Amino acid sequence: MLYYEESIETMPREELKKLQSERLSALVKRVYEKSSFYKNAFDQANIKPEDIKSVDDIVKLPFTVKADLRDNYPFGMFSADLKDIIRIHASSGTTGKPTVVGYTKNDITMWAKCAARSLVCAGANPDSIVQVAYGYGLFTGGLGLHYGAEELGAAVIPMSGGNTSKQLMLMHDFQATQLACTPSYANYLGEALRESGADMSEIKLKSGIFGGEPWSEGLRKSIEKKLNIKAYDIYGLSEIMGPGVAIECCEQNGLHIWEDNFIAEIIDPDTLEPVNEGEEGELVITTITKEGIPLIRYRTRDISKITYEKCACGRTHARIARVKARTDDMLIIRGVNVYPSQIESVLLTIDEVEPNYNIIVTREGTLDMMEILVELNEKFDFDKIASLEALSKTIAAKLHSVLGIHSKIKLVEPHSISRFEGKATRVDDRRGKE
Ligand code: DLL
Repeated sequence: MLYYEESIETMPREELKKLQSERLSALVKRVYEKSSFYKNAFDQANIKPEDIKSVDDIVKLPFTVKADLRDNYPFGMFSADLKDIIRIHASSGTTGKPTVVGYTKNDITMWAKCAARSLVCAGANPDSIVQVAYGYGLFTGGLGLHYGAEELGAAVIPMSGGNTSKQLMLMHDFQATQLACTPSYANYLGEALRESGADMSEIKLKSGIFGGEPWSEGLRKSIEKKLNIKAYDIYGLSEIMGPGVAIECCEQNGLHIWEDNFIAEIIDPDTLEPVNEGEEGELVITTITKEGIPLIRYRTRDISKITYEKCACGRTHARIARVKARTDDMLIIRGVNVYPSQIESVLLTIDEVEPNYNIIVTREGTLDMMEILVELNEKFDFDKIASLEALSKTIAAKLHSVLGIHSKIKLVEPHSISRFEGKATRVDDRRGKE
């Protein structure tokens, strides 16, 4: 099975653009009538729904940000009547109230279809057995992939996150062919599987659908090796829908964003102007088919790039680059911008290093200090002090050449850094908290 909805996934771009234009102008009319938030926002920007005739007019529309959802907590941003909402998800930010998202029946169907398309991109088909180890609940990971797998006609194992030994038992006994979870949990499951001494010929996993957090090419390789699978990057966010907004295909060269439902733009986060195709910036998404809580020009805060070139897989939908970080996750250390995923990329070029690390940032006097705890694997002989020193120096030098700043490296023994069953938190920024 190559595609789930072939005619849509391979639609010529001119047709896709026409569809987007029709849907965008219908959406703008709908939200102007149904949402007092958007009516006010359009009035303030001096925009009338009739001004939006084509997708090219999108730049005239105001942006929506996460704070708008919080300020209108819980249901103030909904564009549908509550009686038509059949599901509510919420994402718990680090501070304040969660952002709440309501789905109508059509929204759930659209999401399930996008998730089914995404599963097919990642090698699944109606005969697949999909183990969903994303959390179920207000988080969209579990239910999103669950409905997608059912829509596809595959069999779902709704394991949710955690309970690692049972995950491995069912993966083996139920002959799961796909695993869906965060990349950090996939790596942990792979490690636990290897340590359990399982006979790998009895494990039927073929591919993984991993996302929900930034991850590097190095982590992909580590997971693929441990689980003996092909690992695919899936992107999504609860405000827009959940997992399945975009996914890699067999080419693994960018993530197809389902443009019949979403219009993607990349903007400069400072000037808010669109950047050129292929340039890095903040991903902005407009949902053109959602009913419950359609969002116009939503600033995701995720950093990516976009290409509209046709993909060798035959899909015509644009591809976004792997999201390397959120703008909010950027650390500024001694004036230099550092993304945790850059550190991960460097660490995982070193054979003795495992994808488990912690980044601790402190301030000594006026100087920012970054210490990185790096977990080594069994290949390393901890008894040799000289090799410890040499490895620390090598890592520090590699990081310096990429980041341009000095960091302190502390090498730690196998299994000494905590593992994650959902999204990993690897940064401990203690500045201003000490
Ligand atoms: O994490 C939805 C999801 C679940 C996506 C499972 C994929 C798989 P939120 O909890 O609202 O929703 O978090 C969304 O997570 O804005 C990104 O910063 C980050 N993120 C999600 N997928 C990726 C990815 C879900 N593949 C936020 N790569 C987003 C990098 C990702 N970051």
